[in-house]
Amino acid sequence: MIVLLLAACAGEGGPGAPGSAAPAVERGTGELAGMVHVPGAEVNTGPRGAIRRPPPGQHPVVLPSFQCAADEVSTGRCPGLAHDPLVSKTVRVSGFWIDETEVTRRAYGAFLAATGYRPPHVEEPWAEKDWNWDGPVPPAGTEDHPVVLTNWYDAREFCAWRGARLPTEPEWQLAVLGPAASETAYPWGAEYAEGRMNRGIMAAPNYDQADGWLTTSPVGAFPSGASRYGLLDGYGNAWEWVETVRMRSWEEVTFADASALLDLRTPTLGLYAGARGFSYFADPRPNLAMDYNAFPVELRRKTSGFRCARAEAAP
Ligand SMILES: [Ca+2]
Ligand SMILES: [Ca+2]
Repeated sequence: MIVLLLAACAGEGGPGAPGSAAPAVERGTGELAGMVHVPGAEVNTGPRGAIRRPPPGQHPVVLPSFQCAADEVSTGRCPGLAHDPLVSKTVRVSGFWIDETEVTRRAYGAFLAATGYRPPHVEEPWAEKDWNWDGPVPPAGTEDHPVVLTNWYDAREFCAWRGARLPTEPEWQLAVLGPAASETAYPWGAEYAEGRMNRGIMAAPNYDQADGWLTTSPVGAFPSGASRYGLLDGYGNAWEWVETVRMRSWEEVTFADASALLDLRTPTLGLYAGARGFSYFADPRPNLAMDYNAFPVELRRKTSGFRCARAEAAP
């Protein structure tokens, strides 16, 4: 069903050749160093593609529980992927600045060293090797990889320390996929192209090294996957928290296999925050609409990172 719906919407994939009308990337300096500028525009919100525009009378597509691998869990099970109401609307986003890359572990380590804030750590056996930090020091050799094992609150604390904030979901959508009038299916254009993102596969174990990276990759390792505004790894590598939250109830979740929900440690109603852009643990090709993801705000996942944003300076 999902494939058919995507095919029906294929004609809405966006403009023609990738980068054909891409603006020059505008990089910040001084306190905006490491950020790129995104001019204001109208932007789509809500689930994309087939999920956003189902045939009349059709129930929202229920997404598969592919994120529920046991070693993913730190505070709950089967995070996210419940559907939201099908609301498709266009909103006006003001111009803003946003990090060119996901926040690196090197940058997060500097934050930890300066503030004494809690290091990335989860009480899970899988995390003991290569994932949990030694105080403010990330696993050796991963300094340029995106910080993960950070929940929504951690991400907000880091951005605030930098004098920034998380991007709102419409801001993220604009920065990675472009304005409503010329929205692309992928950050680089209308068509999927191998080698432009660090992706995984949908079947267990979800990792895939065919793109060169089994788990996280150094930020910016896929320059050909840049968005029109210069954002790197907008799709792939780490999922990215956004500021926008959603209330969701597990009672709304209608997975075909309800047994996956029986040992939930998450309350029946919880606060979720948007997480966008897929990760090394997911693949956009089966269903682009799965980009519209969300996780419980408390959850520290080995696939969840973030980048920060700032409003334009007042004139
Ligand atoms: Ca990969
Ligand atoms: Ca990413």
